[in-house]
Amino acid sequence: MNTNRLSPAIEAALNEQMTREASASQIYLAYGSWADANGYGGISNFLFRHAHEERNHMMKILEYILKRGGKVTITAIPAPPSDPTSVNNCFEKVFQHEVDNTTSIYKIVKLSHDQEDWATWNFMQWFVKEQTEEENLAISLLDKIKIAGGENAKDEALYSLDRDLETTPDDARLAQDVTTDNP
Ligand code: OFO
Repeated sequence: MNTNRLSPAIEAALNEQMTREASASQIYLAYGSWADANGYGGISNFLFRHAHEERNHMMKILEYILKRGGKVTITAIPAPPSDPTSVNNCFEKVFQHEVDNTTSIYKIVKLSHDQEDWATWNFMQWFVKEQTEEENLAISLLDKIKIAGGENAKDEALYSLDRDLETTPDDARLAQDVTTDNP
């Protein structure tokens, strides 16, 4: 009796996404190491914490595939791209990775919708929300570096940005959580 509740296409897409999340984790590890080696301990700490989150995303998908009776396929993780060239470039790269990951998540949402796999559609909504949060966080990083001077940011501005990021919360606030009492 076949107990796999995932179609072959959904199973393949979820396995691919699992590797993407692992790859995102490696990217954050690589950029965090770059930041630390360049003296930005706060930025590095922020990126390392994020690497951990991406690893958790990978585990969520792995667990979901197993719980639906599917087959988990662990593959090689692609090497991260080249190191950033500046803090500004680092945040731009982070934003682009998040947008790319969102695109990939939306594809699975669409596939599950097309196939009327409502369990997977429902599961993926957590990721849709998470990506909104992460894009939001990346946009706020870009805003901060822009105020600090972008590519021309001076050392003092980078110093305080670095210090701030050490304690920046990992979760961004979503528009859906805002009220007029608590804007
Ligand atoms: Fe997995 O959340 Fe970002 O990419």
